[in-house]
Amino acid sequence: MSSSAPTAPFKNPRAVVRKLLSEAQSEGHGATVRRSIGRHELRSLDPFLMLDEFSVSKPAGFPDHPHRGFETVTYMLDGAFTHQDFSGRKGTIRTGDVQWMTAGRGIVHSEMPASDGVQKGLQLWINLASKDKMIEPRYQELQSKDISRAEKDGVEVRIIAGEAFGVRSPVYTRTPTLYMDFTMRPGSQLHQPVPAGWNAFVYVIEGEGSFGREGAAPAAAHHCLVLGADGDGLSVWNGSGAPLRFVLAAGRPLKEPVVQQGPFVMNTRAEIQQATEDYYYGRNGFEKAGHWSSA
Ligand code: FJE
Ligand code: FE
Repeated sequence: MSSSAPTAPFKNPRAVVRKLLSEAQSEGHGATVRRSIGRHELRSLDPFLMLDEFSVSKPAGFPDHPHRGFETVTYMLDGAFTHQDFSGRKGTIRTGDVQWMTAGRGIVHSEMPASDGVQKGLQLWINLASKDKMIEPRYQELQSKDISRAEKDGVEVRIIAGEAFGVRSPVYTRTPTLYMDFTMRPGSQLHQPVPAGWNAFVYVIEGEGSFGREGAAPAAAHHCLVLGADGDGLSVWNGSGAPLRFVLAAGRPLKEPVVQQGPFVMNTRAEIQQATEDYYYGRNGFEKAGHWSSA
């Protein structure tokens, strides 16, 4: 932060230890994503496996594909996406809505743009502990109007998971996780506690601000900032003349081996082999996979 930055009331804000610009790449079927967690330079940040900022127009999208062993959290920033799965479940999420999908032992689904123009959002992949990888799939869906919100001193927050400004999200996080969307007015500052021992990162959506300890360099849109372990939370100052919007995610690390093959994330190679076979033969949670394809 510059010398004119207000002094943080935290004795010890976490530092920014890495800063990455997420560049656009192709994924799915003709879709474009800016990947931050999960790219080569930042393989994972336990328990997080991937964060993609997606921008997709018809006919591109993410046609029928499986998942096992983790959760996907889709947060719409602008537009609408339709989700269909192999159990006949179908729904559309729109700007500000969240779909928190616990794939567990298996989901096969498609995720496609629901209207014309560019549909934008974030998809975060959260790993499940070994003991939870084969649980029954579960969805938690929140419409924009039902997302917990709070406001304080020029800072607005939408709380997808966890607690901010004394307000809690109703979402159950099987892997303990905090996930929130902050918008800060010019000149405002923020100090958000992050539990000790949890890994944490920020992804900037719009505007620019100073993150971390005093003297921190500003970060702008499409940058991912990894926070260091030491300290009691995230300090941010919006010294710019425009609003600053970013998400903060933090999670308790699982500290288990991660073996990933595309949409299957398990603990051992043998479990990946099992997942591949289960999907192929339609077993152990993939029973409905063989006879299903999205409309
Ligand atoms: C996937 C390639 C993929 N990021 N962001 C391989 F593209 C995907 C996948 C997604 C995805 C979906 C949405 Cl809605 C948003 C995404 C990757 O579906 F799962 C694998 N395995
Ligand atoms: Fe998916």
